[in-house]
Amino acid sequence: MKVVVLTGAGISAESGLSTFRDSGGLWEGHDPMQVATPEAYADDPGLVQRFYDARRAALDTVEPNAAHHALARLEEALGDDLLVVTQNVDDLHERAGSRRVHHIHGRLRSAWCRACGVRHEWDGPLADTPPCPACGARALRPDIVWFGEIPYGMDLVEQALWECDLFVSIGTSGLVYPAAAFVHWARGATLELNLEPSAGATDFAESRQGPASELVPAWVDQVVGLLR
Ligand code: BV8
Repeated sequence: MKVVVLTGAGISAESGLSTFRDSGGLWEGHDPMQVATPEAYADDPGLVQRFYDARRAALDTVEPNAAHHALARLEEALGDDLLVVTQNVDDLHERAGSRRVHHIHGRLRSAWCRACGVRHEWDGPLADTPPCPACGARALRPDIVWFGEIPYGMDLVEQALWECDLFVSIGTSGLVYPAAAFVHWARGATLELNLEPSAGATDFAESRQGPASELVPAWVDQVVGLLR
């Protein structure tokens, strides 16, 4: 059984990472169009770098939760038949043990040199404009897909959705494209696991409401049970 799982900020909420739109979420603090756009970076690179430096540093203060661990367990059962496509820029899927994870909107723990194009695993700040380890230029930006930019690996995602038997969306509001359209690209059955019905809930064959830390382990037990 080929399964594609899409995750959003909701899967990391119970780990202590605030979601975008929920009350008190990230966006209230920072107007998304102010910080998550190439225009904002051109206008005030310091503001944008500090925004991502703070989120990168926060990764050391949180841990994967039961939902992340359940998906890692599912990968043990399904192997290459599972692909996790995440909108999240955190590293909690990988820290829970998932290997087959594709970040369509980039990763906080990666820096991208605008001079030589090389990407580097990165843990520290970028606001102090450190030199690129490859070319020495001080042109490192967060390796993040901003609004108006093209998401990473869309061919891979489209292919996986076309071949899947089951598409499951976890912890996403369904407001940001192209991720919000994946349910329409999925050829297989569709299931939504979310705290509340998302903007696209009616596009799914089934939509279950509740916290990811409860819904995801229960769903994984169901799938693993089917495989026996
Ligand atoms: C592009 C990185 C062309 C930055 C991000 C069509 C129509 C309208 C607009 C557009 C359109 N096509 C393109 C656009 C423009 C734009 C867009 O969608 N705008 C929106 C705002 C209207 N899209 C783009 O610009 C994209 N680029 O389209 O390029 C293209 C397209 C296709 C192919 C080739 C070229 C680029 C978008 C990427 C921007 N970067 N992130 C950063 O992180 O700082 S987007 C960012 O916001 C996240 O990555 C994520 O994608 C999104 C936030 O959404 P969610 O993750 O869903 O989080 P949210 O807070 O909204 O919801 C949380 C949900 O979880 C809620 O439903 C809640 O109920 C639930 N929840 C909460 N707690 C729990 C829970 N669920 C379970 N358990 C819990 N405990």
